[in-house]
Amino acid sequence: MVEFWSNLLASLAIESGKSVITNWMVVRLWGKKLLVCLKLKRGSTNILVIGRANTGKTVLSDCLKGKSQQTEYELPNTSNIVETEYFIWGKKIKLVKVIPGQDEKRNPWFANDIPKEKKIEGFIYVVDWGYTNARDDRTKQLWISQGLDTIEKLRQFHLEKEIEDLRFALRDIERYYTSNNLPKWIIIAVNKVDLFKDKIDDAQNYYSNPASPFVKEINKTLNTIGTTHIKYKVLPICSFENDFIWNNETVKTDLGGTSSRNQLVKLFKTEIENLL
Ligand SMILES: Nc1nc2c(ncn2[C@@H]2O[C@H](COP(=O)(O)OP(=O)(O)OP(=O)(O)O)[C@@H](O)[C@H]2O)c(=O)[nH]1
Ligand SMILES: [Mg+2]
Repeated sequence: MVEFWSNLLASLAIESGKSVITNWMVVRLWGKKLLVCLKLKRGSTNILVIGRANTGKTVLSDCLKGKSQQTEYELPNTSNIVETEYFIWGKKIKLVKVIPGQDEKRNPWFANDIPKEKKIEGFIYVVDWGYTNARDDRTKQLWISQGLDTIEKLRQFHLEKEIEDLRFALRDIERYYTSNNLPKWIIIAVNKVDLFKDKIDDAQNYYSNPASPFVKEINKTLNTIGTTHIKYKVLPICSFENDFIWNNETVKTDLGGTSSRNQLVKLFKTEIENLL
């Protein structure tokens, strides 16, 4: 039975961020060992985080490490390099790579580096239901001059771009599967839910309903690989609470407080742990 995300958000218990903090402490305890691993850059990638530029991949990765919840956290700029992190999921250590979203940075990695990777068990594809801002003023002005002068128009533009990007990503995943019999799972991380809490069921529908253009693309790949060979999940997440401002319009961040976000992060992490 489908669990509606609106019910999920409504039921998020008022609880402290204990689990996140606990996990962060564990990371610190393991810190030395991890640092050695990281310095040696040993090990194969286990999880790949991909998606369009500015959808929140780096912030999601920071959020899962408990960093973006810290008061002193500063939002990252456009990623220029592949970001590598070690994560502790339950009792397992996993090497996670976050691939920059811009084509000129993403494509060379997929062309040159992915053939060397033999152990990618999971892909996390990050989406944001069209709430993708421009990084710089020039791009902002360009898009507005091209007619994207309201948030709704901007969203429609990005939703179309998202499907184009998804097609490329899915072809990459299919190719990877053919060579490696992996990944075992794909997660669609629907990020920035703090911006559309009131329309959360519409967002869930867009990313889960078989009739939606997004899901049609996913289903093609799942059928090509074979639905018994690969697990697939669509999960809501908020990596960082932030207002969305575009051409004098503002969508206020509203998730109902820090504890709701921590609960959502905890659920997201549990879902991943269950896949590992
Ligand atoms: N409201 C809201 N904004 C978010 C959230 N996560 C990320 N953002 C916004 O999205 C912006 C981009 O996040 P990044 O993590 O840098 O994006 P990225 O996908 O790594 O982008 P590239 O490095 O260019 O590929 C941030 O600066 C935030 O303004 C979220 O959960 N909610
Ligand atoms: Mg980034």
